[in-house]
Amino acid sequence: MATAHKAPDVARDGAAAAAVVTDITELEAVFDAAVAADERIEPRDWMPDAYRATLVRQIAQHAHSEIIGMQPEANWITRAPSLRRKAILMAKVQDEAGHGLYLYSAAETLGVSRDELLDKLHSGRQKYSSIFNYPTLTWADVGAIGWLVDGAAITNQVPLCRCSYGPYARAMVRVCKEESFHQRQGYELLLALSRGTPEQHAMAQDAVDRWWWPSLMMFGPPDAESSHSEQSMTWKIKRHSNDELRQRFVDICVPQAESLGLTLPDPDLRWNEERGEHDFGPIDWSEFWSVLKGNGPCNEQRLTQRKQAHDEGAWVRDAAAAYAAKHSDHDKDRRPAAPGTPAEATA
Ligand code: BYC
Repeated sequence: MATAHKAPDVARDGAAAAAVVTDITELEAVFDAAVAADERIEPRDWMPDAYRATLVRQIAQHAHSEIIGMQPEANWITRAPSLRRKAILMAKVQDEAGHGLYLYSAAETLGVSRDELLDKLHSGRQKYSSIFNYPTLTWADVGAIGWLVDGAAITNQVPLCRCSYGPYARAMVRVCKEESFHQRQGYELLLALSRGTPEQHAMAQDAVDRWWWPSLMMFGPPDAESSHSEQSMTWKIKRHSNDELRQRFVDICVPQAESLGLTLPDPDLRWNEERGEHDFGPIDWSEFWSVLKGNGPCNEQRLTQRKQAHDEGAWVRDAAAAYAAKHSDHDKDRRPAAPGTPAEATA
């Protein structure tokens, strides 16, 4: 956005700049025009409080999903069937931690601290994706998560690369590149199982049967029940509705399931010539809302484990802070005095 529209600059540059942008209505008009013109809103730009709050909610929920999402997959690192599979899975789980870091950093540009966000996650005041409240019962679940869960994440997140808020959009570019690799590894893992022994094929099918419906729920409630979609789409935070993205995902998965030699567990799934899309069966939304209320199979376990990991990591945070403080003192001592500064002023 143009410099004259940046609220913090108004404060900094004093009366002259304040005269350029006088009241909230004008700031709002400038913001709306920037969004309408597909310009990016940047951290120092003025933005409505509700826009900021919506972004904090969504980005925080996204960041929390990335780090909680490490748990179900990490469950299989020690039992991966080969060194190659283990190395791939470890790399993927580390990528998820990295995604969490980009996203927490993006949220911090909106004026919230990471400590505050983690505190809200740990106390249940902020959510993470419903999908991570389901258990990973067999090795095939690692493949199903890669294919379906990362596949759903990409479908949802590619449009977020065009989100109106700059730091979130830019974080999404790298996240999506890595998610594509994750999706491919899941597909390849399932393909190997599907083409393996009858037991391995059955294990892959069972995993797909259990992960299919929760993956469709990841896109959020139906449009009619989505409280934030309309406003988020007006602000161009979201570019498509929940139902649009869910439909896109179904259409992508059907031919992929055929290539995998696996069946999607929906007897109503069929091509609709007229609509040019697949019809699919009803989603059990009562299950979704129940998981959101904390009653999914793993809600308690995920949060307990997260809090424990946070507590056990306290010494690392303390050590990093002490190290940073020591080096900042050290740097201060070594910094040369500005030319002409009296010696006692720098002592
Ligand atoms: N789970 O008005 P709506 C990943 C909540 S994982 C939990 O449609 P919105 C990955 C919603 O917060 C994927 N809660 O909301 C990581 C709202 O609650 P409140 C993470 C959900 O925000 C590791 C209420 O339901 N990706 O990437 O407009 C390994 C009404 O919903 C869910 C993201 O977070 C859900 N599934 O749209 C592998 C993407 N759905 O606050 C993969 C970014 C809805 O009113 N987020 N709720 O109490 C988004 O795109 C949007 O936030 C959503 C929801 C599409 C998810």
